[in-house]
Amino acid sequence: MILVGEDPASKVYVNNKKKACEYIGINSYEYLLPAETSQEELISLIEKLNNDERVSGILCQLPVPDHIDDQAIINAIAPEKDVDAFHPVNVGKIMTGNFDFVPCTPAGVMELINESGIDVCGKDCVVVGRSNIVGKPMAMLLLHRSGTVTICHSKTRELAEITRKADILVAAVGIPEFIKGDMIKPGAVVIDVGINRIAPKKLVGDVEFEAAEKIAGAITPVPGGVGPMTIAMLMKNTVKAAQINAQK
Ligand code: L34
Repeated sequence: MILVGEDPASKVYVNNKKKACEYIGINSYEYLLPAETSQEELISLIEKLNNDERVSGILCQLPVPDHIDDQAIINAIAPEKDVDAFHPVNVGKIMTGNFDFVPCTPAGVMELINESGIDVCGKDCVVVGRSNIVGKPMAMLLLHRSGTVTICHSKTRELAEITRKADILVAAVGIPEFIKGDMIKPGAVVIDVGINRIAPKKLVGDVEFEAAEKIAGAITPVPGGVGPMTIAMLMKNTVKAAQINAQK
């Protein structure tokens, strides 16, 4: 795990990942680099880890400081060690449905859906948010399960009319409590990917939970919902990476 700079939220997430590794018995190594680290230095560390056969998985926590091009960093990670599934090779495999790694957050959402016995086939699925990390791969995973998928974003017109049709609503916009109760269809499955810190000790999601929980058939909380699932899926990808790399 590589963390560049001092972002307090990233430190919490990386620390949670480290604890999960300890819990399941994966050796984890943290590279905590100063915010001034250059893109070249970061890429040369990644290349060193690419070539280190003791290393199965490499992750550079995002966001990185502005002077570093995050896509250049993602491109530098060997696809077979890319446990985030952010490398273009892995992104392409997700499009075709023949993938080794699934991005951790959308994978965690699918695991929650599966374990809750929810059948996606034929359902109206609405993903609010179009990031490369969550929105786009999320839509693709729901499509692979034969959902009818709509992707909405900041330019979408009449958003509430679309979200109100969703049997499965995934909120990944990054705006605190953006999805209000009246934007949800009664009985819908509501999955909240947002993690917004609105006060030093107060986390809220992208869904107004108190109103939404009265209307939804099933809903995930923040904290304690998708966040921990993201970490669990990272562990799964890392074990898979170890298996793939052992066959080489
Ligand atoms: N490279 N960058 C890379 N890979 C990732 O998969 C991530 N992500 C996102 C941010 N940048 C990344 C994460 O790890 C978001 N994310 C993440 C991971 C864990 C948690 C939240 C986001 C998490 O542990 N959430 C806890 C609360 C943590 C807290 O107190 O702040 C929860 O219960 O939701």
